[in-house]
Amino acid sequence: MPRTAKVKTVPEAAGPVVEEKAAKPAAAEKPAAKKKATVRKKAEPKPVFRTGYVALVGRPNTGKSTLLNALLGQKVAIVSDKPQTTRISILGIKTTAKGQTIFVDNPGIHKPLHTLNKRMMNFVYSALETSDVVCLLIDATEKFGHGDEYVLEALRKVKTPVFLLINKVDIVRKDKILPIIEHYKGLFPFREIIPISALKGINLDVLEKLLEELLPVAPKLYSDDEISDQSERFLFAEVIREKILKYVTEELPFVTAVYIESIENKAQQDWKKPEESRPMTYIRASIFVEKDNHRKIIIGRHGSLIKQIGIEARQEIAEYLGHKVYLDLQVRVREGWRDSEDVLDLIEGQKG
Ligand SMILES: Nc1nc2c(ncn2[C@@H]2O[C@H](COP(=O)(O)OP(=O)(O)OP(=O)(O)O)[C@@H](O)[C@H]2O)c(=O)[nH]1
Ligand SMILES: [Mg+2]
Repeated sequence: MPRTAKVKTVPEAAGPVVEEKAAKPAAAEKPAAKKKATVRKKAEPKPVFRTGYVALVGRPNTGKSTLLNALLGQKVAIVSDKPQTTRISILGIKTTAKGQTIFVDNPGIHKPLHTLNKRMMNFVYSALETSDVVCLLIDATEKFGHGDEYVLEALRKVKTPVFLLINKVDIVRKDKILPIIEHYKGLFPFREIIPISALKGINLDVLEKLLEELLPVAPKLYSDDEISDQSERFLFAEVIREKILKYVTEELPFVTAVYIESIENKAQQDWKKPEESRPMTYIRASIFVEKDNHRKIIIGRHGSLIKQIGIEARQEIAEYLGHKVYLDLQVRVREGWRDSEDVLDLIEGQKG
C-alpha cells in the first residue's frame, strides 16, 4: 500500500510550514532521513503602506512651521516670532518604509481684512477639506480668547479626525497643561490631545505614530526624494522674507513681500586658475512695501539693515545650493499691494 502524502500543518506561530512530498511505494522504501522535505517560507502578512494628508492649522504664531520642519528634520518652511509669517500653504513630505505622510503647513487662522489675508484663509479652508487628519496647534503660553473661538468655528465643518496639539510645553509649568486639556475637551470632540514641543521635539514620535495609523492604505504620491512642493525660487523669496521679519516690527512684517526677479547660474572664473571655473548663482529680488517710510526702514541707516538682510539671506541660500551666491536686493514701494490681485498672483506664482 502506498503511503499517502502527508502534509503537516503547524500553527503559524510555531514556525515554518513543512510539507513532505508523496512517499514512494513500500518496495522502494528508503530510510526516513533521506525523504525530501520542502521548507516553505512562513506566509508573512503583506505590509500595508499608508499615504495621506495631514493639515497643520491654528492661530498665527502657534508653531505650525516649526513643527513641519521638526517632523521632516529639515528646514522647508520659514519661521519667525511675528504672526502671519506663512502666507501660502506648503507641503512637507515624509516617506518611510511604512507610509508617506504629506504634512500641509498653513497660514495662521485669522479674520481677513485684505485680499492677501482672504487668499491666506482660502489655503486653510482647502487644506481642511482635503486632508485625512487635521492637527490643530495651540500655544500653551497663550490664554484662550476670541481668536481661538474663531478657529474652533472653522473646524466645526471638518469631518476628518482632529488632533489637538498643545505646543510650546517646554516653556510652561506642567500643572498648567491639565487645565488646558480639560477646557478643550469640553469644546470639541478631538480624536487625540497631545502636549508637544515642536522646538524641543517633545512627543513628536507619539504624534507621528498616531497620525500614520489613521492614514488610508494607499500607494505613495511623491517619490522618496521629494520633501516639499515649493520651487527653489519660492524658497529663496521666503528665506529673504524670513531675514526681514527677524529685524522689523509693528506693521512692517505685514506690508512686506519678496519677489524674485531672476535667477541666473553662471560660472565664475578663477583668475589664478583661468582653466577652472566655479558655479555661481546671481539672484535679483524685489522687496515690496506699501509706503516710502517702510522702504526707508528696511534700507536702514546708510543701508545698514538691507546689507544685514542680504548677508544672512545670501549665506543661507549659498549653503542650500552648495556654491557662491550673489544677491541683489531692491526695495520698491507698491502701494496697496495686499489688495492687488496682480501683485498677489505674481508672488504666489513663484511657488511653481
Ligand atoms: N518655546 C517654544 N517656541 C516655539 C515652539 N514652536 C514654535 N515656537 C516659536 O514660536 C514662534 C512662531 O513659530 P512659527 O513656526 O513661525 O509659527 P506658525 O504657527 O508657523 O506661525 P504663522 O506662520 O505666522 O501662522 C517662533 O518664534 C518659534 O521659534 C516650541 O515648541 N517651543
Ligand atoms: Mg508658519
